[in-house]
Amino acid sequence: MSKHKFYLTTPLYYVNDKPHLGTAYATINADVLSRYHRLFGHEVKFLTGTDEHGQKVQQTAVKNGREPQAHCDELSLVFKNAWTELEVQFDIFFRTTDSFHKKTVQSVLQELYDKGDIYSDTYEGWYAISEEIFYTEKDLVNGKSPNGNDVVNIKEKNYFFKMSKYQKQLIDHIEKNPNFIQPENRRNETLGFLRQPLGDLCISRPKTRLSWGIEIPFDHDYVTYVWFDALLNYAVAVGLKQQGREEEFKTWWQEAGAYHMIGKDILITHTVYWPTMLMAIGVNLPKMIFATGWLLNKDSEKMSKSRGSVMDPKEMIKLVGIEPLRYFLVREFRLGQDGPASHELIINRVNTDLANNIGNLLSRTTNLIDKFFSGKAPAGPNTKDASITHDTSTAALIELSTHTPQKVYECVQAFSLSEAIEHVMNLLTETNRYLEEKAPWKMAKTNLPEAGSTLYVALEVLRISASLLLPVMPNKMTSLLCTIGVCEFKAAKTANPNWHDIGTWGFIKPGTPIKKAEPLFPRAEGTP
Ligand code: ME8
Repeated sequence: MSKHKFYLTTPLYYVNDKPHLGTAYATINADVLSRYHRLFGHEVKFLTGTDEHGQKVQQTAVKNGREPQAHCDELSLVFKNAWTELEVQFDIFFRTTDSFHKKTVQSVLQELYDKGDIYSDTYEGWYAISEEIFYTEKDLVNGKSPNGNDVVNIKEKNYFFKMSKYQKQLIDHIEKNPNFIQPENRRNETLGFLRQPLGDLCISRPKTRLSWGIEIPFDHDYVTYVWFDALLNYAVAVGLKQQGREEEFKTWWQEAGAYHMIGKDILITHTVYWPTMLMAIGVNLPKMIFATGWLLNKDSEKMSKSRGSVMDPKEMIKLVGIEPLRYFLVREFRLGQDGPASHELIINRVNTDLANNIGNLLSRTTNLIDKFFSGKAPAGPNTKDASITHDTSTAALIELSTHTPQKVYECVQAFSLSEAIEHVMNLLTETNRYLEEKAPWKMAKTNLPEAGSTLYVALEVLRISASLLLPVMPNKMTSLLCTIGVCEFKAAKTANPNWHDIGTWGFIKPGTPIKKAEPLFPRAEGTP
């Protein structure tokens, strides 16, 4: 049987600025989601990349005295390196200035023009450069865009995509597919937007005003609107309209279907522009568009360079390290909601969950095994062991441990990553409590097998928990697993243990060498 396929995308980031903690938040959450699917044994394609055309990027290049392409090459690499440093395991790093993308965008434009879905007309309206979005007079709020950004007046001939033609079909699709747009409030927001008559989409810019874009094949005086170009990347990346890639396109786009993780700021472009474009081309719509909330700065505003006060991921790495930062960004926030980030929150989270909870359990357990069992896993209870039915706290903990993988699986299916991790943390907290209650350090002096049995339970919990946290902290959890003798998957050069084995109680064989753990998560202190 072929493996289940999962195709996940992040937005393509504008190269007008380097990555900040907000874009790192979006990318790391998507990375963790895709790593969970790999852990489940699925075949994954994970795409991220850079959006390199448009006015915003052109202006930044001019301001820096650079040719746009040279500017894009440099910034795109900055993004790629930043994600690599943050252990983002992308399969595709997409750049909209790649020539195969430009060629495909042009062939889509030509096809829609030939079909009559693109026409020319005079455009008059207001343009917000920072958003690369057109607004009508009635959209403006106090002379600014609805998001509070500056707008400029524009009147010129342009090309339009007949988006209005697909309005009804789109509403039907959203109504028939409750999971198409998530979370629910974003689905309602889109349906609310679609209650008004949908206009057509201006998809060109005269070269006199903007030269940095993909030339329109049927009018060389124009380039394509940046969103038309950028949105297509998701399908172009897996073979849309490219000779020799038909099978790949069928497998990944038409059958598996894409999951787009985006920020709520780019909801309508993804839930209205993009699906209508796909309808016009005659291919399937994505499976799901999931809009995340924003990481807020200390003034409770969206963290974004244009608004000032962004946090730099590099500084945060200095403060707590790469994998604890990943942990914070996934654990601290509910994915669909906004939330504030600060040094204090990062330090507290890392100390409470990593140093005090998992770190503490690991060092206590391995130290005691070293001291009383010469560094070998003691024998422990198994699920069928009748005696454990008399020991309710052990039975309850085994039950909780073996059910946690399924809980994590269900949360990940719902994009509830923070809740998934919460289940693991809860298991670890319960186990630290269990050790307090059983006090194996005392018991070892009177009943060594009983103390061993307690420590074996802690070992198995550590194995299950570390396996379930691999997508968040791949290196630290791999080294934790090796410390407790679970190294086969690493030796076999696979990133993950077998999913089925994780929830199978009794995986660690008594006698397995257990190392005395080095502190995995030193306490974080102070400010950078
Ligand atoms: O919009 N909190 O690119 P962009 C959470 N190029 N997420 C944040 C964030 C924050 N404070 N700041 C940014 C564009 N993001 C287009 C997209 S897609 C074909 C084209 C994340 O560089 C969030 O996911 O402005 C948001 O949607 C994305 O960065 C926008 O990045």
